[in-house]
Amino acid sequence: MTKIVNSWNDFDPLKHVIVGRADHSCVPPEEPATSEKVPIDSPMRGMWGPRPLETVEKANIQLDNLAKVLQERGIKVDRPSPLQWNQPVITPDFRTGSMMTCMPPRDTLLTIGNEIIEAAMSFRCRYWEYLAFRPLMSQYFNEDPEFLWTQAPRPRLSDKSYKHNYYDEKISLEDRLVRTANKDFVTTEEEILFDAADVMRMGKDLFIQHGLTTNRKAMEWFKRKYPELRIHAVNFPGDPYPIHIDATFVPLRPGLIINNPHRKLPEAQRKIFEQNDWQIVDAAMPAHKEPPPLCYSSVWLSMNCLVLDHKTVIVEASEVNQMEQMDKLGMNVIPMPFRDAYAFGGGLHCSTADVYREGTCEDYFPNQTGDITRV
Ligand code: ABU
Repeated sequence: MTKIVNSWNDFDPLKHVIVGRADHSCVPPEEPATSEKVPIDSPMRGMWGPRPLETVEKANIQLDNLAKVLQERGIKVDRPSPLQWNQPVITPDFRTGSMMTCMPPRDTLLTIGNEIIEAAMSFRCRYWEYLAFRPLMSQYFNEDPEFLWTQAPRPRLSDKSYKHNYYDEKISLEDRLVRTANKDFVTTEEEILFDAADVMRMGKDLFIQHGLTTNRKAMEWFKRKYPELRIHAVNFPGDPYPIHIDATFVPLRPGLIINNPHRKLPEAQRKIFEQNDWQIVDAAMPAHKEPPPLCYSSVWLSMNCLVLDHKTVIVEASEVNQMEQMDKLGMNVIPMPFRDAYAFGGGLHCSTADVYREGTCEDYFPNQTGDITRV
């Protein structure tokens, strides 16, 4: 019997991982969910279609190199099967002009123990993205008798799933920050919606970011699905575009998290960490003032690292401040050139998805007294 799938957190020794691919990636057309994410002054506004081939090739060089370095360290690497993303998505409820990519498997696949869940994503352009991972899911299913292959309830993504006047170009950054601090997001509670990258896995506890891509109904789904786990809702005022927790709140090893200093976890939500002796440290400032061209993500991909074990982390090679901080925090840092891949869906954590990490379902937060984040 082969055990292939097992992962309970983002820091135990990594043994098997999926690394994304940039082939055929597109900039998707605007839609109710994505128009909110593309900043008003971004050159990506109003632009869509296949990404320039030379940028795809450069991204793939860095993705292939990441895969090679991981393999050289004895980590098994699998790769998805990209679709021809430049095709429309048409369902009974909506139509959109193209799909997007399979560069960031972290958004699509959520590994919890021996189970991988295909997420209920809110972007219409990402409706079929899980298909790129189906050959791998099928292989794991055939080879690992304990692997649980799950698809979260498929959202319909009809107009009822979005607030249609939410996006308004006249809204200032300050107003936008007030709105996200008040947990007012573009998605409604019509149906279960989540991106896997909004879920921070910590053994018996799942901390889920409430933001533009994940709603409260998803948290309720996780609570009912995993009665043996504890589900926590967290949010990070200060982020005008709160999408995915992994450039905001990043665990490095048991007891240590780096938190984006512009997106601090509110005081009341810190209690659960403090009373269980976790240290939350402000992450170092990014080395860059701007993300690369045609990139959806913020400069805070600086902290979107891939932890290989409790002492080893891969950090983007130009992020000198973040590397220095990791070193001071006692981590051995492996620098990895990766900025050419950023525009395709994120950093080193985004571009990977766990298949196997050593370790079991630990209780890192035995003291839950007075925790206000519990769903
Ligand atoms: N997928 C992580 C991106 C988060 C950010 O843009 O800061």
